[in-house]
Amino acid sequence: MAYAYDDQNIFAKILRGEIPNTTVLETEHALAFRDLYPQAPTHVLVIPKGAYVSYDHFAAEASDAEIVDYIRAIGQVCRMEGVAIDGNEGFRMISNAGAHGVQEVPHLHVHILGGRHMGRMVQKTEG
Ligand code: DGP
Repeated sequence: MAYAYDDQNIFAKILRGEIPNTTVLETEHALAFRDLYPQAPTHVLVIPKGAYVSYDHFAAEASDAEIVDYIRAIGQVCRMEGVAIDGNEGFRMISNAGAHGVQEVPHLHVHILGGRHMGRMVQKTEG
């Protein structure tokens, strides 16, 4: 089954410049910006510029150039934000996908969270 991409999602609007954002890094194929509702001192979202819903969509259909650029952009953001583990305290990277992943915005993004201890990885919740 093909992946369906909704080009009216908030991050598509950010990429088109229709909604402002606080940019941390822009590369040929990626954009990193601060989460509007930060959950840690560092909370940056990194998205590919291409129309991909999720990590699995991106892995299946993105070009090698897009994948390399995106992964390296994520690493660069970690270094720029002072959370990379070459001398810093580290970070958590999360990418929610679909209903069970509780993805709110259907454009691939990773959350880079740091600046505090992040606690347990997954908490058991109802529903
Ligand atoms: P997720 O649940 O993984 O789809 O997270 C979506 C994130 O996007 C959430 O942490 C809040 C953030 N967010 C929602 N709307 C906006 C927006 O308009 N601008 C920015 N910068 N972040 C947003």
